Amino acid sequence: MTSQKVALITGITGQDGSYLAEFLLEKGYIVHGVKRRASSFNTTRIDHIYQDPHINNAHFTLHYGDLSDSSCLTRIIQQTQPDEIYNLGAQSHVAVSFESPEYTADVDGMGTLRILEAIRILGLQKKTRFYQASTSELYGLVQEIPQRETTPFYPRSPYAVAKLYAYWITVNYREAYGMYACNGILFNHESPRRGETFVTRKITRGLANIAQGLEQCLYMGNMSALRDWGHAKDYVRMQWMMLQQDKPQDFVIATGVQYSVRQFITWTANALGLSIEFNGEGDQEQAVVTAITGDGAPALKVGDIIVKVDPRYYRPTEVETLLGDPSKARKELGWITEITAQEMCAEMVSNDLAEAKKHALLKQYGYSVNVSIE
Ligand code: NDP
Ligand code: GDR
Repeated sequence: MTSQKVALITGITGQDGSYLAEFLLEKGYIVHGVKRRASSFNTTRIDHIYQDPHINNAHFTLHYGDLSDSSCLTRIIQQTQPDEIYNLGAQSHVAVSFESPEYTADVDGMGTLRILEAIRILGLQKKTRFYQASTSELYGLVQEIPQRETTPFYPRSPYAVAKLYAYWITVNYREAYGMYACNGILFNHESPRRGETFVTRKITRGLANIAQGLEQCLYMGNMSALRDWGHAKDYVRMQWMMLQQDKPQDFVIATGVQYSVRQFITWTANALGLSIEFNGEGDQEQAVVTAITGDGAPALKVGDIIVKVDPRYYRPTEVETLLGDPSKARKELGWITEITAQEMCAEMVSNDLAEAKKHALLKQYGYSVNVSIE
């Protein structure tokens, strides 16, 4: 018999899933994760914590499954009998949700219901605590600044509408069946493990590649968008804290500070030793190099245009501004962020610059490198 707690994480191969798995393993949990079948390996973010299942006492196990498949979810939950389930799996890209709205609704909305139903049908509602990865995208067209737990929702994308269903079905199962189920309404959080097509990583990776001569120019959408960016490491700590309280509640998790996409581009350029200036307006806006210090950008010279706008990246309905009020989490849980947005940006640049240098070296010796961006 073991007294170790058991956690089940959906979305374990994603940014948050990988940090949360590390965090829970360090706390002594037995961690199970749901991963999707893919035609090539999709576990790069968790390979460093992989444990060979053939050794005794392996505390980290992966199961094939999908949020669109209730039979496999029920089987995995029955087999693992988790004390805590973290539902982080999702089609998480807002722009992609306009292109795959039905799939997004199924996985992000119905997927949440499938897990809650599995807990209920298996009679685990008194044992298993449930965390739902809710999102600041619920606020969409913001009705109040800053946004807090009581701010009305106004979702602006198929992704956000699917997450709205997931939010309310979580609340409903808490109220209807007395489940310990809660929503973390998390504002944007990033890291070196952020997916390459989200704006922060697209910028740090894209500009690092340009600085090393692997690409010419970064094409962006709405650079005026304002976001409240935190570090994923700080945010997964909070996901765990939310499941350790006496009673389940929903919390806003944010830093309380917002910046524009344009500001994030400037930080990235500065971290590479570049000064830049934005000129032009609307679709004609661009960023030009005005000075270079250090050796982080050997491929560039003053006057080079490194950022342009491509309206292809505009969204049919945009979320222009998000700013969270984390005071409830600070007061009731003692949660604080440890890493600022600018420090996080520097960490991401350093990581992507190291990758770009590796690729530049390979290219120099005649190997082909794939640095495609979206
Ligand atoms: P990622 O996109 O990095 O990870 C998403 C995870 O979900 C991946 O492991 C992915 O698997 C998995 N997944 C996708 N579709 C399915 C499916 N059909 N069945 C099972 N798993 C699936 O997201 P993040 O780690 O950044 O975010 C984690 C969660 O938090 C998501 O639900 C997201 O919507 C939410 N969220 C994120 C915020 C952020 O700023 N990061 C803010 C607020 C909420 P694969 O690796 O195979 O693609
Ligand atoms: P978001 O994150 O939509 O807030 O959703 P993303 O980084 O994709 O966009 C942030 C803002 O930047 C603007 N933007 C661009 N975005 C992308 N991806 N690519 C571009 O070229 C570009 N140019 C400008 C966007 O229009 C937007 O305003 C993220 C996801 O992690 C969700 O899963 C999560 O729920 C929310 O954060 C909180």
